[in-house]
Amino acid sequence: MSECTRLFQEADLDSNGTLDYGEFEAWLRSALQMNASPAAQQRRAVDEEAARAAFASADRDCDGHLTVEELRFAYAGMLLSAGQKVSRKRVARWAARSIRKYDADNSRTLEFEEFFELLRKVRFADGLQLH
Ligand SMILES: [Ca+2]
Ligand SMILES: [Ca+2]
Repeated sequence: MSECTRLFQEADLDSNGTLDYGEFEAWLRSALQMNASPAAQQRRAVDEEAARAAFASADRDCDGHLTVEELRFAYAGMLLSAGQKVSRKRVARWAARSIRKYDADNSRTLEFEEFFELLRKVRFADGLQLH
């Protein structure tokens, strides 16, 4: 069976051998939803929640900004919980680089949105898990 035939059969809801636009649209919508959710949406929600928790624990003076020092502590904590070795040099370099890279508004600190962006990159780039 060709891919095209298979898609057609899946989409032909009333099995009359024809695919009208309404059926196709309904099928397309459910296919798209299947891809976008609920797993993906749930993951994003969980991620954001985890990121907020990480941000709150990293923001030691609770002023809503992460300084390079706060980032160092945060990163050291992440490495520890990931069971990786903590090197002071590596931590300092990472913190400085993170501020340079993700400080979109040049405040020299990371606000939540900037930090969230960083976390998303970190998870995929370095395989660092925050859980
Ligand atoms: Ca702070
Ligand atoms: Ca900033």
